[in-house]
Amino acid sequence: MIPINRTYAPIQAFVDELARCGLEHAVTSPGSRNAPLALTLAAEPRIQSHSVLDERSAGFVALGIAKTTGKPVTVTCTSGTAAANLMPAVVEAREARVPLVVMTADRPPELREVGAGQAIDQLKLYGGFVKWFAEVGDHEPSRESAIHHRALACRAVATAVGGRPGPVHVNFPLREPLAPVPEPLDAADWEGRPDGAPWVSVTEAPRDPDAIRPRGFERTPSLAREIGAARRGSIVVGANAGVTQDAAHLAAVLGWPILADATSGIRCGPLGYEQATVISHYDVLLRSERFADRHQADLVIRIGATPTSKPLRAWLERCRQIVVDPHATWDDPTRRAERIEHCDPNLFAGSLCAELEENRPTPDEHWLRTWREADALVPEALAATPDPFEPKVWNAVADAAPEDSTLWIASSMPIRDVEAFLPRMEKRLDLFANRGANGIDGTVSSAAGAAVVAGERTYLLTGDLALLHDIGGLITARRLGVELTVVCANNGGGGIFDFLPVAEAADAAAYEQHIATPVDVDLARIAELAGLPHVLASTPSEVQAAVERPALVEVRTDRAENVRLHRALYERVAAALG
Ligand SMILES: Cc1ncc(C[n+]2csc(CCOP(=O)(O)OP(=O)(O)O)c2C)c(N)n1
Ligand SMILES: [Mg+2]
Repeated sequence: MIPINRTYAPIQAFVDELARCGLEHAVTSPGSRNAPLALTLAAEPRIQSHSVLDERSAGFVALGIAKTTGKPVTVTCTSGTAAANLMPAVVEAREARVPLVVMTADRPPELREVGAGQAIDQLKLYGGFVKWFAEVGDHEPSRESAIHHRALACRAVATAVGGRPGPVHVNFPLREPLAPVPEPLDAADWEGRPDGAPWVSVTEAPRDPDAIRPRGFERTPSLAREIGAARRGSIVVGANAGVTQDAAHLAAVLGWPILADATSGIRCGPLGYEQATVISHYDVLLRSERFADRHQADLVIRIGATPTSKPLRAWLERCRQIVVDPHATWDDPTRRAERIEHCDPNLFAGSLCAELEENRPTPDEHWLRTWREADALVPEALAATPDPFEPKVWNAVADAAPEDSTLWIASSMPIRDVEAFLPRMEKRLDLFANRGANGIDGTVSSAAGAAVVAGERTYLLTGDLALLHDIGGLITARRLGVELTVVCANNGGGGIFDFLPVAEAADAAAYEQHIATPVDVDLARIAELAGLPHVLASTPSEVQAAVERPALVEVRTDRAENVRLHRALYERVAAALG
């Protein structure tokens, strides 16, 4: 490392450690105070730096990269409101357990609270949403300063990725020289450990369900007996579960259905166990009270975040639940969990399988068959629904997307429709959504972040308001030069609200103006802004043809008709269920 000057050298040491800790992506935003941070990141060959003008967008780009890679990403910005603009992404990162290292530039102590320009109180700016806040300090250039910055970087990364992953905030008070003007400094003072090792290597042992008990007192055998005794059970898998095929193996051994959220990683891709049954359309099935009553489970093993579906949540409230969570969190909105197992879900499934294989439970064939038969009714009902129908639009994109594509799904109806209607498929697709805090903000930017790393084509499935909310994200995507295909169901406002009692109860004009909030913008002009061709589509085959190349594909739908079509479909399925 060749230290540039007294401002840059500590940051060079910090960034060198980020790279040594395996951090691969940084997102920068412009400014003078943070030039040392942005320029040092940009100069680091082991880190890919992506420049984003708007900090709110930058935060979500970083989030999108970190979510898709599962690795920590750093995002840096200048002082003042710039730093405040990272808040929504920090909140989503905290709720969705995404490792982010936020590096903000700040004024040095003598320029705080004295009316200096662009100076706000940045200490603990993100409050309880970050796992750790560090005020870096202002040190004289020395070996001690180098060691401090190196250790700090290691701690920032380890804290972001360790335990329950999440964001950390490192605040850098920076003085002149803010420009990279060379000063004579002793290079030996600034070196890291030999052979590129991090200053501090941090390891975390996998959370083994039996590791905390002494030999002979393992917990798995008794748990296996209890689970094996429940013949009408089910495994519910949500986002953040990190489950692999082990969950499918467990389901196959138990003869239980897996109710798999679209973002669980189990809906799209090979399962490895043919006998495993994945139920995709639980949201539609459990809307039938009769079906829900008759299909009450004796026991549910719930892995990862609770899926969005309201009927599923209502059904879960009546079930005995064992929650398996790898990140030692308390994910139990139903407050009905009997046990929370803080362990690796794959080790959990693996050790249960090993135990159960010796004493295989006899599955209740009827239980599994009725779930499977019911699940098969939904695609039929969907196909029989006239176009344009929003769930058919999203399924058409998934059908058209080549293997290993990435689909980013906006909050509001798109994620609900995908959860309810996307069928289980062998094709491997990566599905992501910002469901930590369920915001409609930052959607385009998050997808742009995903597109930075996906390599393959990335598709954004969005409503009109989520698209317009993050219109700056289209500029971000354009500047990043990513291949993004945006598919927008333009139903003239927040279609989700038409499903809710407020649509009927509120004054019609006030409802339109203040709740549904239609925005009269021609999406063809938005496409032009984004540098994308604008294509109108209506049927699934038109959508499939339209998404063959990057474009803004608009499907015009009607909010009231959308509600009618959904309800008619639910009734048809309920009638078919008997
Ligand atoms: C940042 C943020 N602001 C407001 C909301 C409340 N909200 C939830 S859904 C929604 C409407 C979304 O409309 P659109 O993207 O067109 O999807 P649609 O409901 O039509 O499917 C709004 C405003 C939110 N979730 N996040
Ligand atoms: Mg809409």
